[in-house]
Amino acid sequence: MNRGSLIGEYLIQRLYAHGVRHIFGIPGDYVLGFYDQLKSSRIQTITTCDEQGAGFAADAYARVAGLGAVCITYCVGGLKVVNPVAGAFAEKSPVVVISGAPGIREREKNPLLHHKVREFDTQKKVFEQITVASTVLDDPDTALAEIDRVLHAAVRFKRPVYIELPRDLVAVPGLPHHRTPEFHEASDPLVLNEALTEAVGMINRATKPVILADVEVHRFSLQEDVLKLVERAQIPVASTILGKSVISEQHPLYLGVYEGAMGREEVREYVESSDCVILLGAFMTDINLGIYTAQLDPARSIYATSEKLSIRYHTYENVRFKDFVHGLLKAKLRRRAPARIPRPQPMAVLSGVRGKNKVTVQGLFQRLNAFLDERTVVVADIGDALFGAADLFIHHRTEFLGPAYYASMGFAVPAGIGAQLANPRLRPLVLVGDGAFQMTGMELATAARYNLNPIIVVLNNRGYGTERHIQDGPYNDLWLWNFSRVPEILGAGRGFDVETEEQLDQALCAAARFTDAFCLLDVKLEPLDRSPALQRLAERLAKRL
Ligand SMILES: Cc1ncc(C[n+]2csc(CCOP(=O)(O)OP(=O)(O)O)c2C)c(N)n1
Ligand SMILES: [Mg+2]
Repeated sequence: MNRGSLIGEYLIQRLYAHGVRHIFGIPGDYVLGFYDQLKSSRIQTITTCDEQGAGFAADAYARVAGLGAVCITYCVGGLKVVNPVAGAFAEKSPVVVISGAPGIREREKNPLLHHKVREFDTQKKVFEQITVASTVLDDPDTALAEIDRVLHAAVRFKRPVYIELPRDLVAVPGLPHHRTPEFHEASDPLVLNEALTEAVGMINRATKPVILADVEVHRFSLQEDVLKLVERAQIPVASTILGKSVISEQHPLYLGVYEGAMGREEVREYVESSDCVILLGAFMTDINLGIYTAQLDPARSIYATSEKLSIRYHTYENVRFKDFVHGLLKAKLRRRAPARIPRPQPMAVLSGVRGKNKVTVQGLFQRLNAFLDERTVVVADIGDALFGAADLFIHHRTEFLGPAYYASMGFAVPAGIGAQLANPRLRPLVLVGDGAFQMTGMELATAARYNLNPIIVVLNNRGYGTERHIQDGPYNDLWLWNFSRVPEILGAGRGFDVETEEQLDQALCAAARFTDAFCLLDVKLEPLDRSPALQRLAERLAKRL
């Protein structure tokens, strides 16, 4: 007899087909059956210290590998991944949330089973708000098709999805002869054609077009195509902080990070004086736009994303983002004379300065800039770690990860774990504030357990520094940790105390040599010190007052 695949095994098989090799999470009795199926599969489970860490790791994994997954138990685990999954939703990262749940037979007569909050579907209702598709696999006849539908939505929309596995159905066969369907959604060819005609006309008439490439270029794997477009038409390109490094930052046509008044002045000037700004996969968020200091005129913009296409004030429906970018690439774009663009000046590199001077935020980033190589993935937490990192000069594309829109603290340490598992050739350089480290930094235990070797730089300014610049008070102070002694507790890794430039230099050199486990640099900064990016913003805003 031809038996259908077991529901849980089919899910594993489909995840594997989508490139998932690791699943992050913490088991519990409602999900143990599925963990057992995972144990005998080719997907490795990565047990984190806390579910929130699993969520951030899966988000980073998705950003690097194309799809990520967390697997947790009902409610006590599931509700802990709500925050990271919300971040993945907001920043378009396809994370599959797999939650164990009480069996269907156990649900009869609505008993008060452990972990239940209110109704059996309370957790699902919460996730409906922060996912693009959700399902409870409660019917063997539809379960396999439901898995296909929901995974397709994650990949199509680059956003999280939710799959709930009642524990008594995980090892039950689905429908026999089930075949994974091919999903094909094409643009409306007439609308696409008209949109391209308008866009190409506008680009060809423009005297100073510019491309602003953002995060969706990466999510939809269009980096190569955008690069070809840039080179073929000789149109300079800038990125945003959320999309930082979608284009190699060493490309001769690369302008730098555009972020309104927060970014570098030359980039702002170039983009805002353009008569045709081609926004590709851009998110018009406040941080991307330099807290609304950006001046982009819709009348001079082509704005294409997976959700929307508008050219000047015209909006086009049913045009897929990928098709539009490919269409531009095939179109007859006028090849221009090489544009004179303000090349990003790599920050002055601190070399040879090995004094007893105290490390400043600016000095730290200058030194880090010289430290990056093509194997580094920079993972920045929110706070000055992220603002300062905007000016780092990333060598290759997509080697910068940060929660630049949702801005949840606690992202970076677990995200470094997810990024390195997704691409073991990369060594994460994790930049994290002391406050954010106190939230999820102990996930370094997970890094130790799975033989990962991130370099963690704690920007230790003794408090919630970013907030001090907005409004200060005792609530911004922190209990001071001996961060450099975390390796002692974990029995792994190396810690360094850094106060002077000389110590910074020595610690970074030692970290580069020591690759067996993680390294943690506790970089002691003045509470009110801040990065040039934060300073620029403050100065420009001050002028407006
Ligand atoms: C989960 C979460 N809680 C609170 C905030 C609000 N918040 C934004 S920045 C910040 C301070 C961050 O402190 P730290 O990690 O030490 O970085 P610093 O600002 O000092 O560079 C806080 C509390 C947040 N963004 N995320
Ligand atoms: Mg701090």
